[in-house]
Amino acid sequence: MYYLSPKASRIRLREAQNARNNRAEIVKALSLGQITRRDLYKWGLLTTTGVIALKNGLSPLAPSAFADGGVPTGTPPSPLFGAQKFTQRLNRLAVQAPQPLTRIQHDGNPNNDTARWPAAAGEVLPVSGAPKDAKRLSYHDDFSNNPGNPAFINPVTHVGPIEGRAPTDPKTGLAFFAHQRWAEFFPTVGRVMSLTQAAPNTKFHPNFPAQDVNSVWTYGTGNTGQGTLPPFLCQVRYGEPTITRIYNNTPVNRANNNGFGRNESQLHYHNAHNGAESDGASNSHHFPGTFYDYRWSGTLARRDKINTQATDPRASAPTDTGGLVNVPGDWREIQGTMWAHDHRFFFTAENVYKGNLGMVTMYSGRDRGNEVLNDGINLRLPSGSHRANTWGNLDFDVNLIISDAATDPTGQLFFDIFTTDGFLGDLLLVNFQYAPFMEVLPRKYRFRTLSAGMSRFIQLQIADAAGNAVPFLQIANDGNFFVSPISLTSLDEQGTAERYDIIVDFSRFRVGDVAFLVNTLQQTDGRKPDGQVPLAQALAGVQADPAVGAIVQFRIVSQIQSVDDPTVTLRATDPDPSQVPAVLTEQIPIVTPVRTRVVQWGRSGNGDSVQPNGTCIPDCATENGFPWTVIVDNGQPHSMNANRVQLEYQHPGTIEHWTYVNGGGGWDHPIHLHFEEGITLNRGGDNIPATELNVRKDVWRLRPSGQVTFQIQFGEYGGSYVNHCHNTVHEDFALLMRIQLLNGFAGTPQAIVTRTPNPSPSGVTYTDPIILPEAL
Ligand SMILES: [Cu+2]
Repeated sequence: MYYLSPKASRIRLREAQNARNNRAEIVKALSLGQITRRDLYKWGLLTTTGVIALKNGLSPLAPSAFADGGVPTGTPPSPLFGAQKFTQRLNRLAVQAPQPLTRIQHDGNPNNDTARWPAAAGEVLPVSGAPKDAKRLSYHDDFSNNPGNPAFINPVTHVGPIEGRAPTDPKTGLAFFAHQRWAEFFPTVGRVMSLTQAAPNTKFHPNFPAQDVNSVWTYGTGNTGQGTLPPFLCQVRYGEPTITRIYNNTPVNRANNNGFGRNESQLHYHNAHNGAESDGASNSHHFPGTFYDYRWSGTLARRDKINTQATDPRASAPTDTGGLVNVPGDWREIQGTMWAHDHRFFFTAENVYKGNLGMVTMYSGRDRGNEVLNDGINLRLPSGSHRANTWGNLDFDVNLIISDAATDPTGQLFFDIFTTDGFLGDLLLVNFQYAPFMEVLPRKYRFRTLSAGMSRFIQLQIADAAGNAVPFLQIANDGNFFVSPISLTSLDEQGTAERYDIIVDFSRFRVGDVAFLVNTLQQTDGRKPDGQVPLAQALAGVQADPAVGAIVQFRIVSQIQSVDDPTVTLRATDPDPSQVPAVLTEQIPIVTPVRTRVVQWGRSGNGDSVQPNGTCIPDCATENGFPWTVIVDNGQPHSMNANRVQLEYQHPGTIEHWTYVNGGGGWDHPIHLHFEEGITLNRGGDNIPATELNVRKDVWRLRPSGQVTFQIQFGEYGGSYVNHCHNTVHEDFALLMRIQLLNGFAGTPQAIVTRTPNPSPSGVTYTDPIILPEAL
């Protein structure tokens, strides 16, 4: 590396800032509709790979910006406003308490039963004031069936329906977006949240300026709540179907977005076992002024196939009084650490970056969030025991959302909408805070880490004050238990959406000591990480990448206040009753597959998301330059089109083996399969770490020029899902395909291929999907 003189350095930073200012003008003109990306191509300002050409100081990737001062964003470094690391306390996620729902019968047909909110929730229809119950069919049906009835018209825009969930398809008469198996998984609790502008004074650090209300769009509680950080945490359990009612309260004018983000959203509950209508990735985004009822079913996988009579207490859910209720399904498939995030096709990176995400913890009899209760089923993992309802303790069970951000010179969140390789921030945030500290007791803790950036991979280690690596146990990958805990001093690389659960035993420390959570993976390019740097070097800082280094400081203290019961003081002298059993689950057998498939992720041409008529499905605001493509088996390369089925799974319960292949060596891609986890079998001829071998996962890093094979089956629900790269910038430039899962229940809408919903502010219409030959 060479160093510039101070004067040259100043000039280069000024160039980079000028480039950003110019691009900001373009972004503004784009969002106001004054120009299109097609114009940019015509003027020679945008290349086919989406990179703004080096012209008039426009390039976001001007080499000067990278070479000087360590700026992986391609722009001047995000200012710190004098903020020192470890000067603010780590915020725990904002727990959203469930509200009880009352089952209302109407005509004796349980499919028509509705779920009523408590009066205090204020869930009533506009104008009529009638209860706005959750129900099987969408309120869009009421809108369609009662034209002009103001109770069913968007109360904000006065255009279109109140609910974004699609109506019954008029052509086939099929309700593709009715909640599947409604009466069987009738919701008993619910949560209401609003996606909306940030509350005033939203900051990543007390020294930083407050974010503009349109820089951050995130969730608030209730139908009028303001968007707040840290993000939400929903604590859900098996056997307890839940309604998550999301209001879109973002600005009606889509240009009011501070340069990035789309005011349309579908909330994907990442890999939960739900019908496509509630997966949040079925081309069913909704608009300002509307709500969407997601039913998070709490279904344990394989309930129609294994343990159907619910006789195995290992397949169970906690009751509020310390007991268990058995549920049908395969106990080896219980999930734990999950998250939920926006999935608006073509705008996911911008929207998630803006704050459209939260975490969800799935509780079971085995993984109960109670470290004391001893019934032979409960694993008693570190969590706590002071919560009155016996499950879901959080004192020693900590969610850590790790994401990167970049800000402009005024401290406002900044996003480069032009790069297609990937976008990197130079601030690594934890629960949306810059370098927080956390007070811990000298005992065992569970950390649920989530890599939630756009294009950044991370790699975490724990260091003591002397810089030595502290060993820990990894117990789960993507929410799925390992058969046995694995002792490590460094986690593997962690691509976007990967969740690693670790147990750190701070009893090796004394009160007064400190330790650090450290990111040791350097990345200066959105395509892939550069590599891990030695822990000592990471702690000292790396010039090329300010996101390398300590990101949380743990302070070992003698007492803390309980978060589960704030009247309780927890002390270092308290015993630690938590356990980390040597066996956490059992291996699911690998069998001869009924079918194998190969999916190649790469760059074959310019993609074909844009249809001959010049539009995308859905609306993509980009008329050219989709560099990414997916090839299924021996088919043609395609980029995302929500109306095109590229893979169809026809026989629920049949076991297949799929191989994902990385089409290039200059890239890594964390590929996410919706709805089911696969058991990772091999990486071709490459070595496979113990943290992946035979482990259930829902995101696989392909590795440059790599491949990975896994065993997969689908069941219980069906509909239109997706499979995609979770580098959300790659995803938004169409490295995504629609997959169609048939549910096998004759007579239901999901027995056939879903007609494609096409959402608009005035309602949802349907089109006939294209089914590619290789899909079948
Ligand atoms: Cu990718």
